[in-house]
Amino acid sequence: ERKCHLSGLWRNEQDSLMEISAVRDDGDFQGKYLTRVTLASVCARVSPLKGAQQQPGEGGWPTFAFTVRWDKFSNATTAFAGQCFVDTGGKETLTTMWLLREAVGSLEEDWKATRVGRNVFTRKRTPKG
Ligand code: B9F
Repeated sequence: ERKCHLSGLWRNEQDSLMEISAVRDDGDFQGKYLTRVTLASVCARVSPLKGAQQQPGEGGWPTFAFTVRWDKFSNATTAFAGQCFVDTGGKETLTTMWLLREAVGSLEEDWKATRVGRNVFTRKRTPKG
């Protein structure tokens, strides 16, 4: 059973890209997120990502969570939570659920401020391999 390494370049089924830099000893990590899909009129730009991975212990694949601040779009934020899996062929898959929180102008609008969904990421191979 192989270990799961979060660092590197990943792509999801919506063609978004994320690059996670080295995961620290305590599980914290940072990276960049480039979304292909957006409801904004501005072109997609790189947004900062911050997260934490559970220490890989015995029995099962580690879970993790990270946030992406859409600071180039607005003050919306997405929180992702998921788990990393490696199949017998070595293929790595990150399954996640996300909550996208949009900033609304008043408490009365709070009911419509959150979207929910699922994203599955696989490792994007670089030309170098
Ligand atoms: O479209 C979002 C946005 C934030 C403020 C104006 C536009 C930013 C991109 C979100 C990308 C989501 C999907 N991409 C992906 O890879 S995050 C979850 C999905 N997974 C209008 C106001 C708030 C949202 C839309 Fe906006």
